[in-house]
Amino acid sequence: MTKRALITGITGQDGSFLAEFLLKQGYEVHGIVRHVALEDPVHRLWRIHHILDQLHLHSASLESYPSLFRVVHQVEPVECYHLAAQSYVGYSFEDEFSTVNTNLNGTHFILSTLKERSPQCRFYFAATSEMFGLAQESPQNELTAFHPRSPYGVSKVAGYYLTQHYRDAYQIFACCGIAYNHESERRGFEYVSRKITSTVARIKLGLARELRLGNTSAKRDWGYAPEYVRAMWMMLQQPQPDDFVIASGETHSVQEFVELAFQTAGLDWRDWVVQDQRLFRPSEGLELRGDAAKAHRILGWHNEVPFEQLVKIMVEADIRRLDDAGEFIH
Ligand code: G4F
Repeated sequence: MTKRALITGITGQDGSFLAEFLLKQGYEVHGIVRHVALEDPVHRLWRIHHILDQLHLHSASLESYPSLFRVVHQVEPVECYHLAAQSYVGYSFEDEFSTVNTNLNGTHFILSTLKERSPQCRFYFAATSEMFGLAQESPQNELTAFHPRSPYGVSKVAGYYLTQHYRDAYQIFACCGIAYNHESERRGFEYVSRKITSTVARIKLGLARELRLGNTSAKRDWGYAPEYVRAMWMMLQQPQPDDFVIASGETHSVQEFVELAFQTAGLDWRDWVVQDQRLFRPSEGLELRGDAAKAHRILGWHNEVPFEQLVKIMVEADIRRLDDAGEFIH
């Protein structure tokens, strides 16, 4: 029988790669989208546009328990990947309340619905390195204490414990993937990686004059998103539910990302980068590096795209995109 998977956040970077991956594995893929997305497919469904005819999309909101209940009742998934969230850390300082409410309640609603309607369904929660925040040790692993430094991080710590609670109290097969930064040519433009590569491409093509950034000394552990969605699926294929750090194990500063991106485009970063104090966050973890030894050992998961290649993939894709759109100033 065809396996049915349900993805929240299917229109996002990870959701779109995961949907492609699951289709290739022979799953029937269902996704939850907001009603506004269905009304504006060109802008809101662009990441899944090429596979739309193979997907089953359901209109529901993370803020509405009845709407999630209805979808789970209709779909009866065997695997549920909960990726939807307000996941832009910078914005979580500006709107703490909606970030915490949506992220926490959305996770709670989905878990509760699964418990009521599909208790055999396996559940993946998108946890994050932001839960470590001001990390007490480096690299961080599944036993490292949490010290979140943003409302987003706080909301994810709560979701992590809720997920564990449903596993312990109700025997739901629920796993947390503690994923570090994972990027791609489908990343949203507000995240630093895509902001850098899209602006470098615009500068290269004569469409922008500067790249304005916040704290460029912050260090992150960056990987390639398609590899991270594979780890999500692997977790749900295990005999027992468990939590895993998913990371490259390498850390690089935003500055290194900048230099490499400009170099890929044949430009000197010094001519274009402006540091802007207004883009600094009130607080954050300045150096995050994950130890994915448990995922290597138990899941057999390894990342293969190194940092340098990731930056190159993204810069080249952004230049190609603008070129194809005919935005080149000749
Ligand atoms: O790209 P970022 O916004 O990602 P951040 O905050 O590390 O979070 C991302 O990864 C997490 C782990 O997977 C996810 F949980 C989360 O949802 C999100 O996907 O910022 C990266 C670093 C930060 O230190 C930030 O302060 O870049 C620094 N930065 C410097 N200038 C900037 C900028 N970040 C952004 N977005 N924009 C800037 O101009």
